[in-house]
Amino acid sequence: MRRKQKRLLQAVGLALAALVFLPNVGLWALYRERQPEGGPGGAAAGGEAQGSHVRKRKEVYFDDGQRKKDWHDKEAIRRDLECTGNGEQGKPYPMTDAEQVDQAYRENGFNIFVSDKISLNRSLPDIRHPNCNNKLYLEKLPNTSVIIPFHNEGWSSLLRTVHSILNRSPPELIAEIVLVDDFSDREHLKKRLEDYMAQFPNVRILRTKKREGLIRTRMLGASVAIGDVITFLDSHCEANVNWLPPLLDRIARNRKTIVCPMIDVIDHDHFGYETQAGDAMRGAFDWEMYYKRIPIPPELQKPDSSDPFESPVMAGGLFAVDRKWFWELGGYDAGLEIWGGEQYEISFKVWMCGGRMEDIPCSRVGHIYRKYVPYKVPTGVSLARIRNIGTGLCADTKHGTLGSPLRLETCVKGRGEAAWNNIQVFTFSWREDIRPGDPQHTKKFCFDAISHSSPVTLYDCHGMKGNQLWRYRKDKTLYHPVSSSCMDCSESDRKIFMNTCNPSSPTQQWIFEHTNSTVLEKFNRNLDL
Ligand code: UD2
Ligand code: MN
Repeated sequence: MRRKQKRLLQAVGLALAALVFLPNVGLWALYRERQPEGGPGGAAAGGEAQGSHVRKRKEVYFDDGQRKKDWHDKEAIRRDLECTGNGEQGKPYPMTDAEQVDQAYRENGFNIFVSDKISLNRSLPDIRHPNCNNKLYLEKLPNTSVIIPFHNEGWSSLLRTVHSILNRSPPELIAEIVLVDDFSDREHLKKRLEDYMAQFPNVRILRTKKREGLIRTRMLGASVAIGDVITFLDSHCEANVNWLPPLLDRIARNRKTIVCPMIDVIDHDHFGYETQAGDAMRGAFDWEMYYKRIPIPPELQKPDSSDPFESPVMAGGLFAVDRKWFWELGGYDAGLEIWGGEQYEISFKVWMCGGRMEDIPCSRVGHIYRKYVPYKVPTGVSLARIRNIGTGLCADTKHGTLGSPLRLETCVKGRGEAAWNNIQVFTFSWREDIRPGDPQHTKKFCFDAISHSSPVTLYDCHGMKGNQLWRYRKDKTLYHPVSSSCMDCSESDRKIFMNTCNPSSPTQQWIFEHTNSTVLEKFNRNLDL
């Protein structure tokens, strides 16, 4: 009896071993079936699977039983490849001299004449990592509301954003596109836009009742969104091949993940499409809270550089987030005005509240980086020219090198390209210093004086007040508290220097043009006059 039992047990054991280990019959075969080739930890590492070696099957099974598929729209990709014409394949548009005039840039800070010459459905080069072609994503993905805030956006740049989304996204993943108008006053953005968008049933237009700035405008869009996910884009973007599934896939796997596409550059002159310098980099910021991109340290680089990687802070404009998670995070701080800083708020919150943030190399979206800020910033930081009453000339930093005395030049008109090229536009920052350029692109050089008789020079901004702290007084003098002296100038050599204050001297009187009193009041909030 005992021996018989033993034999029986041996036989059962052998049969079980065969079932488990024999190729093509046993559990092992079943297991292999469910694993994309490359084995466990290979393709599945990082949560992404590669479809390249998957024995010619359209779908494979992920080890947790979820179905995946190839989301590429092969037909659309083939059609795009055949397109020829202005700007097609993301090629630079050959500009004529007449197309490079100031006027072309004034309204948008990029060349709208060129934009108007390029098809709204233009093709883009597929500059993704080659591995992206083989990636499979979950067959069941959440859908998304795409939210696009805009303030006085150009017609063709706005429409191309919408067309590129509709052309390059699986329709079932787009719950809606919500265009949120932040109190624009351009005619083409009113009835004409509504009539145009009426052809797309899932495009909605919302409008703010007063100028809110991009943060509250995005929040208005998010508050009406119906999609599972919300995807924010700027109003001058172009979505590239298969941009959406790689984003949604990461959120489907972990709803607390915020994902950002790689942001490519659409040139503000000729509209050529290319990667940013260095392509995949990490988001960061400097001591002045200016956004920076820095290389990914080697120890954090992924073996497959097309895999998602963690991002400390986002650039700001382009990202997707689970709708409910966005509100669980508290959305944005509704007190943020007009532009900037919101990317830090949302980035810090997601990391501190148990979520994560990733950049997704297989998702690429182009963005037009402006040459200068075209719109008015009604409150907050201010932009202005600084004109001297005595000489009628303006502070000008065109010829100013770091350390050399600041000079006066003939004032250029307006805040368009000419003023920009001469850098006669200055920002009065919350650090109470004065710096050339607009708040987004400021040169980070500040007005600096070392004594009551020294020249005023441009010096690296340190944000520590001291020699870079200025006050604008009611008598129109620019007072330098550290040296208890005032900014003065001479018409003969056009230099700007410090001098003993003499408020009745017209060369010590300065006018801030194109600014408003609220801003100066803020700038002077601690001033004891
Ligand atoms: C970057 C971001 C931008 C935003 C900004 C502030 C990218 C590519 N862009 O600057 O999305 O995060 O930093 O931190 O990451 N707009 C309004 N109302 C306004 C001003 C702007 O609705 O009062 C819209 C505008 O039409 C655009 C978006 O907000 O769609 C962003 O403005 P931008 O394009 O001037 O900012 P950008 O790209 O220089
Ligand atoms: Mn933008």
